[in-house]
This record gives sequence, structure tokens and C-alpha cells, in this order.
Amino acid sequence: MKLTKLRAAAVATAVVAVGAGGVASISTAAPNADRAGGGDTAKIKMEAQGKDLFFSGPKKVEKGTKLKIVNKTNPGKIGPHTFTLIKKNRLPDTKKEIKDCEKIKLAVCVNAFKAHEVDPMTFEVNRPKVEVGRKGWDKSFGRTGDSWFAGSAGAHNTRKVSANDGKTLYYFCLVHPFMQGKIKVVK
Ligand SMILES: [Cu+2]
Repeated sequence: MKLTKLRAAAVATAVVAVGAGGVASISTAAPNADRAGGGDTAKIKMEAQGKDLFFSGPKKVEKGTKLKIVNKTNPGKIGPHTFTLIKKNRLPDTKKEIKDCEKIKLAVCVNAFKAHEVDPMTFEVNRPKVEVGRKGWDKSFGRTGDSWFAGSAGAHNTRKVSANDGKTLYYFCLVHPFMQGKIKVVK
């Protein structure tokens, strides 16, 4: 099933967040490989295990490597996801910030919401691919950043990692803000 709306499963989303223990459920990326690069495509998967939702991907990626984000979950059950780059100090990291992000009241989430041109009445996502800064994954919200909306099972998006080596890219899901991860860009 393909969803074009960010909040098509808002109720299910809340159940997931609360059912898994609120802030205790904050998921960080479970690495499936330590380092990706050398001409291979690095992969970060959006996954579900029971009520837990999380990203899984490598801890490190070589600059210039193609990074593919894949939705391995069923949006009909748990809603869609986004892969949204975010500055470390802007990550929603308290129960209140996560709630506020879910309600699109936290500034950084408002900015990402607007960047995706989400209709505030219908939650229709009019711009699934947000690409700013250098072409590729490099720019993190705050005010603006790189982001991708994954509206269907199996949906995927590939961009080069264009951030400078030495930088750690933090990412989260705008629909389930407790889904968070990071990847370090290396030479
Ligand atoms: Cu999500």
C-alpha cells in the first residue's frame, strides 16, 4: 500500500510510541555493518520488530558513497516514515520534545514538515524529496535540510553522501520521532 499522507496512521503511531514505553523506546540505529564504502552502496533500513520501530544501518560511511534508504515496514500498519537529517542539538530527545514533534509543534519538526510541503489540513505530502545544500546527503535541519518521505513498503531513495568527512550525520523520522540514528562520514 502506498501512502501519500504523513499522518495517515496517526493513531497507530501514538500507540507504537506509548506502547513501547514512551521515551524509553527511543530507537537508535542498529548497525548491520560497521563501515560502508569502497564503491558499494550503503543501506539504511526502516524496520519494525514487534512494536519497536528503528533504523538499521552502518555506523560509518565513506564520503561519496551512495546511501540508499529502504522502507522495510508496512505503512498500512504503522504509517509512513521519513529519513530526515537533523543537527545533533535539534534531535527530539525528551518525551515532551517527541510528543511536540508528533504534534508538529517542535520548531525543527515544523521546518521539516513545511519543507515536505505537507498540507496542514489533509497531511498530504506534496514534496516527498527534499534536497538542499550540496547534491546528496549533507544538510541537516535546523531551519532546512535533506529529507525523504517513504510512503510505501519497499520504497527507497538513493543519494550520495556529500557531507565532508569527519562529520556525523544524525537522522530521525518525522512521523515517529523516537526513530533516530547516526552515521559518521569518513575518508
Ligand atoms: Cu517512522
